[in-house]
Amino acid sequence: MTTIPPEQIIETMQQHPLLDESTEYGYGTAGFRFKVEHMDGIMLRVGIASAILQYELFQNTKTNTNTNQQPQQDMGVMITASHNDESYNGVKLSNPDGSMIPPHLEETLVAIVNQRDLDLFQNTHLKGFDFRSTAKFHVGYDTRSHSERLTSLFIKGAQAMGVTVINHGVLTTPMLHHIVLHSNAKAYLPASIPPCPSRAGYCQAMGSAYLELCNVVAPCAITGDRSTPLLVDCACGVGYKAVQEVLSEITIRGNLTTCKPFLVPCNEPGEGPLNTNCGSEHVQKQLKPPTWYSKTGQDAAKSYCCSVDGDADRIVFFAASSSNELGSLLDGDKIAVLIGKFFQAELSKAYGGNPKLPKVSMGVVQTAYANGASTQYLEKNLKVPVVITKTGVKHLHHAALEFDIGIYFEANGHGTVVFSQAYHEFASQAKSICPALEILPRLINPAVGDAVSDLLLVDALLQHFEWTVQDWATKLYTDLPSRQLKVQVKDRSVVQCNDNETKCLQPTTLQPALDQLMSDIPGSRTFCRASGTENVVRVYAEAPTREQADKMATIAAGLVHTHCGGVGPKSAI
Ligand code: G16
Repeated sequence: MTTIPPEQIIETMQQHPLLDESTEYGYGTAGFRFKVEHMDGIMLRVGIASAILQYELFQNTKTNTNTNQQPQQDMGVMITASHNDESYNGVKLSNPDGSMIPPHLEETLVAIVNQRDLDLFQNTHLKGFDFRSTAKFHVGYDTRSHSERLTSLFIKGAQAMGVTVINHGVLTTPMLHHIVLHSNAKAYLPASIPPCPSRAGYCQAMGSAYLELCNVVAPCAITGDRSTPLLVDCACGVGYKAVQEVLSEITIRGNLTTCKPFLVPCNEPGEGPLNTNCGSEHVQKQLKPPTWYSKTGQDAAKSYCCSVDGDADRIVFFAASSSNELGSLLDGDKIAVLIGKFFQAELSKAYGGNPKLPKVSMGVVQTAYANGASTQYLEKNLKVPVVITKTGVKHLHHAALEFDIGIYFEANGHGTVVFSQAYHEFASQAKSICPALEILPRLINPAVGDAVSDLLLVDALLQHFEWTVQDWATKLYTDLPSRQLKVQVKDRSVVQCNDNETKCLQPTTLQPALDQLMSDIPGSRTFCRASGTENVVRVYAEAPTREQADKMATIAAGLVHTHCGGVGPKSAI
């Protein structure tokens, strides 16, 4: 039941209109994400819609006997524009199991947010709406200057509809998804994972699982000073405090107070502009080390480094050869392969110790941005099946659920591992031979890509293999040189692609031109797609040499500019 009269809800909507009356605001790759001036009206409407979504989800799950669901389950909302700069904001919603909301809820949400006829809105959605729920909406937001205000607009809309909101304040996106998943633990978590639905619970869980994993696979990681600490570029966002808190958990729980910290969080909020010349998007797309706004006294050029993005759901690792050059980039593909290699070794140890253990499947999910060399290595060397989906973790996550161990990573460092119930049963039987198999689901955040969880996992695995970042870069496979560019166009919706985004279907003149370009450079690949988070068309090129990849990306971007209504001079791309 709405807690204020429907007419008053409509009045509030009129006070916060949608900025652009003619734009259809779409739920993009990861939620509504626009220049901040568009977000007030959207946020209030998302708050109002939250009650309707929870109700719709409940109606749908009531008939599904497999979900073992409670009468109603908590959901979540994160106010962030993640990797975008401070001029953007956005909102991503979380399912009760911590994953992204399914397409049918996206459609409901888009219809509600874009309903301009408020009389119709009142009659369709508010009159007679009776929402009585014990379920809650968990809310978190990032460090952008406008995020708190936008959060209060969400809360205003949600509370008017009778939704109970728990505001967790500033969080990383993965912490929010973890809290939602753990709030619905009975339905979605195995008994081996104790529920801890809070920020402190998340940090404790991460810290203790890291120590447990190191104890069994890499004791050297936690027994003394490390010669090379891990410098963490936190993009001047939420990741900074999260890394500090998890480090403090590890230090206290592991009795490491006398050791030099093995993690050095850098680039805290306020030291520099969010995601600008720093953070994972900058490092991965520009192929440049970040600006180190923090003065740590560490020599980044000689260090083992990583960069997370503005809401800490992605991470890439790197070695910086000098202050302006990237030595090696270890992106999401390299992370997926490292994790796959480790799982494979542990599985064969487990089956070696007990051949009667039940079989579990493992697969890796990537997108068209995955470096061709990584896909080839996974299929040919590790002999792991690879599935390619559309960009967007929501698509990868879904595909990964088909495996008992579903490893998914986008090249930009966004990814995680999901586990089936069969895996949890297998791991508990395999525990005496391979304790790591049972610990991993406590360190890995199965809800969503999580930079802090990935950071701890990668660190433990590198210590286990006794690899430096350079070893990791060279001992698996060598990346084919690639380059990504973005092109500003009048209307990015003119670009339509096939299912896995490897071919451009609209405008029809573009793909033949890209095909010609690829046939000119044997062993090359290029594609373009409209971004779902920025007003640009993205271009990817991969070729046998760095020079060819750079040249190809520039030519392909020029073709996009010509065929898709580019804005501004081509020379500015
Ligand atoms: C979001 C999505 C990612 C996607 C990225 C870029 O990341 O969660 O899956 O790769 O946007 O998407 P696009 O190429 O459509 O702009 P984040 O970290 O920004 O939320």
